[in-house]
Amino acid sequence: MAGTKGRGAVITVHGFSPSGNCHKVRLLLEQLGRPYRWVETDSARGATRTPEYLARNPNGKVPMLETGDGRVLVESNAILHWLAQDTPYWPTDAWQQSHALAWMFFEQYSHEPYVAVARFICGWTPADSPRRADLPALRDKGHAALAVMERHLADHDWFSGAGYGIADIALFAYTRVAPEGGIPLEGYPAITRWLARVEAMPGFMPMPPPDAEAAARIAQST
Ligand SMILES: N[C@@H](CCC(=O)N[C@@H](CS)C(=O)NCC(=O)O)C(=O)O
Repeated sequence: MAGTKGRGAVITVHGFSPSGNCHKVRLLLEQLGRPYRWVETDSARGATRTPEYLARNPNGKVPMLETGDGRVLVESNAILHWLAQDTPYWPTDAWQQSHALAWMFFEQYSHEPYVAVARFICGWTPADSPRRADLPALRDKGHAALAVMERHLADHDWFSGAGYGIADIALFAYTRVAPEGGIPLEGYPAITRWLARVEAMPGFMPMPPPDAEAAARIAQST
């Protein structure tokens, strides 16, 4: 739980701790020092598909944020955008904002569907899952996304404009754990340095490790 210098009502985050999409939200909240309540929601075991959950988020996914005044917000990067307003984690210049958004859309369309899904298949599906046949193609596409990031980081320190911000948080989450999906980071020196820069930021909180069952599956899959 974060410190106490928050703004407004205490918010609630419904999230699954090993999920990068959920960790993005927790990381920003920790870095903002904003109070929040975390409701652990095991999306890998159907907790987002109950009638009660679907009534609040018909898309049946975490993260989901409740503002504390009756409003609900979904989609990790939209949540980051809302939380980051009027903070140093969101640039003030419209051009820089648009570049940060470009990287956040890139994360959702060209990175997360491969890097995160490869990791999910390795850790959270049975060893005989037919989905494992998708792994080679997912890993190839994951490496293609990492190559785009590596090229950007050759002459930029951050993805959010002049400084660290929510585009970095969005891309950090699943890039950091890409090896758990069989996508090693050894060939990406600029990404490796950027990951270390993110981890050195004030208030940084690492993603909790997968539970023992998922960790054992990952060890057998990578
Ligand atoms: N685009 C969404 C993706 C969210 C997402 O895929 N959440 C997964 C966990 S990482 C989930 O809730 N899956 C459960 C399900 O689909 O039943 C976001 O960024 O928030």
